[in-house]
Amino acid sequence: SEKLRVPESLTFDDVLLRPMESHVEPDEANVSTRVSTNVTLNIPVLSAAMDTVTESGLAIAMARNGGLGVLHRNMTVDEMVVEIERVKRADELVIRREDVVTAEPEQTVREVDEMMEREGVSGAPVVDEDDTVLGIISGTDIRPYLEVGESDEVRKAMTDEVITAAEGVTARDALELMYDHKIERVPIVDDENRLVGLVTMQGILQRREHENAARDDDGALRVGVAVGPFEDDRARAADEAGADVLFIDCAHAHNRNVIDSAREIRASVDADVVVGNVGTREAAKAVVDFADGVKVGIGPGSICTTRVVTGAGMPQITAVSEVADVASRHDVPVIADGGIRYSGDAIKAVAAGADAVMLGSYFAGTDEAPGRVITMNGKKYKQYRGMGSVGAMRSGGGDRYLKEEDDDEGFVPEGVEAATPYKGTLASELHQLVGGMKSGMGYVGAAAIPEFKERSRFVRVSAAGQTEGHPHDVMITDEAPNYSPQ
Ligand code: RVP
Repeated sequence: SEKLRVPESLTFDDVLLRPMESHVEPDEANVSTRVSTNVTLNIPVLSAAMDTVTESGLAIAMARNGGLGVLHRNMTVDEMVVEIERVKRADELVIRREDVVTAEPEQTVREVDEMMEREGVSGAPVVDEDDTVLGIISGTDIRPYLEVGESDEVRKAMTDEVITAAEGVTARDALELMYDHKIERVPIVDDENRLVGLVTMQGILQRREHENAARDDDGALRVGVAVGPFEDDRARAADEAGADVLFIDCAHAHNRNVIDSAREIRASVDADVVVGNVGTREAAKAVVDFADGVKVGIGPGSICTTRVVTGAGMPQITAVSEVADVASRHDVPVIADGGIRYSGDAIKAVAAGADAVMLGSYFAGTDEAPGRVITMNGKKYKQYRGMGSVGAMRSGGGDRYLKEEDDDEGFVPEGVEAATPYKGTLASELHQLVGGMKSGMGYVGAAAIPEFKERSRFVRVSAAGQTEGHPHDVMITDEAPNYSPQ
């Protein structure tokens, strides 16, 4: 019958990259990529919007390493705003007034010395009761007094010719001031010389450590936020709090109401709006005229039971390539979301047409992910659960998989609650993931992502070929940092 003339669909294990002539050393491959209209990342990696994966802790680490964390939405709008601010402030150049440790001119040198020790700072602006900057005091100013005049007033010991800068100073200008005047901190003042913040040499050097970081135009770390398809309030609040990308978070975005609402949200915010999830050419066509990015994945997730529970889904390589066919013609970036177990899967997703990949299970076991380490049978794990699992749906307004008629007991879950091996720091996981992806680009001879997407070709893998590809006929004796048997 017509019904049984069905098209083939493929996923990660069905394909391999065909090796090609190459002059690209893996460490030369440039993996920077665009994830949405206005956001380019230095690594093509996002962390999933799940309550066991991305809160501010992981989002900060993701952005510092060049990727993007997407905050989950199993929290109130107010909580979300706090989380966004945590990320945005994490690497701030200017320490805000309320966080600056200051001294008063009448305090004694001894008092200030103790205060600086307690607060862990090595210097402090000296201000009067109106917050006017009178001077600055540092360990070097204090030291001579500690012997002879420790009850002298700070006024006497401080440096009163203070080098200050105005709000909006750039890191480069601040650094130049510090070099020119051989100082370690510059108070930021308003036009009446009142203290509004502080820039420190230490802060600037810390930022330099993360030269690959994903930053907005003001130098703050980038952050993404999941927003329910009909959550206009959350979308606006996230936008106002400075989120860079909103991800319309829906298990099946190919739905007129979802798309209409996403379009309205898109029109009412400054942030980019990525729409998902979709998995077909038709769905892509329905969103590419307004979306800043499309996210692909119907059922590939490691904790996802959508395909078994509902009988619907699209194997991920086929899904990504269908969507990318349409999206690339409209210059809309594509994100492959879910099902990635190894770095090889990630770079296959890019070969299929994705500009970036989103992972959940890969990061859920890291130190920076929420939740604590649990030990079972002598091995360490962290909790990892689907946002469509009973536990996640119960503990949040997460309506991603919820139908209107569902009451508390009536959930039909599309995800499971699980544990994933504990993995250590996010930086080391990302190092393996991105390192493997770059090596894949080396085998194809492509020095950058756009070129790799063009040039790469797949071969089909049989079950025998699949077995051949994993370690076989040996007993693994030492764990590799980037491989564990499934
Ligand atoms: P994975 O990386 O394979 O663990 O997949 C993570 C993705 O799975 C998420 O980004 C999301 O799209 C999807 N997900 C999250 N919860 C569920 C579920 O409960 N079915 N699925």
